[in-house]
Amino acid sequence: MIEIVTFGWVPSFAQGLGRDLRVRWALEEIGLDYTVRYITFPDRDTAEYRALQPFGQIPVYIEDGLEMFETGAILLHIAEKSEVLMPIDREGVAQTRMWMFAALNSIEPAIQFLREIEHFPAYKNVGKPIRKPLNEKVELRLKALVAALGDKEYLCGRFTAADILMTCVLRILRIGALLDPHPQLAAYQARCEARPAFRKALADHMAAFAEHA
Ligand SMILES: N[C@@H](CCC(=O)N[C@@H](CS)C(=O)NCC(=O)O)C(=O)O
Repeated sequence: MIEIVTFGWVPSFAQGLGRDLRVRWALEEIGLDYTVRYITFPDRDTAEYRALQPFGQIPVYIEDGLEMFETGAILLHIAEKSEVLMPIDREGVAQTRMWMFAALNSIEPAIQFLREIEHFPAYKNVGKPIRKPLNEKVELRLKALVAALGDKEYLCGRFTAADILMTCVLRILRIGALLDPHPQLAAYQARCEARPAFRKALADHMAAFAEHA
């Protein structure tokens, strides 16, 4: 049995972006059932939760006694279960892993920081001066991503777990118009988000907030 642990409620700016969505999507793609345990913000500071997630973040993934945190590691673990998420040939495995790490290491950090500047009061004063260079950095990365994607439908040619991570990272850009100059990326994101597994995962992710509001 698989269980995801995540927040039952988050502020509206974070709804639709929580990292449990990546895990839900991957499980939906391969048709694996799961349950969800919802926690509150104070719960994340309990010793019990820190034992599961040392940084007090979500999500946590539990499968038959195996407890995991970090969505990259969780997605790799799930991807290894099915060719739907990762080809089995050596080249396909390497390509999928590379693009999963690229989404998380080369694209997400700058985008995530932009989002934090936008929404987190702690950055209110420092945010403004660094917004421009940070925007430029994101733009450089997006241009490179466009070039690498070329005319492929998906990062590795066919859909893989890397597309789940990359799409979820690009979703964070809804805070601005940074995707606007890149119709190829917007089309890529739309293509991935049109998948029934994504729609089901997003609907379930959002339904929780209404229940726990
Ligand atoms: N690198 C972690 C990041 C997890 C993360 O940032 N989770 C957010 C929600 S999407 C969170 O728990 N934020 C609250 C916090 O950082 O205290 C992963 O990919 O699992």
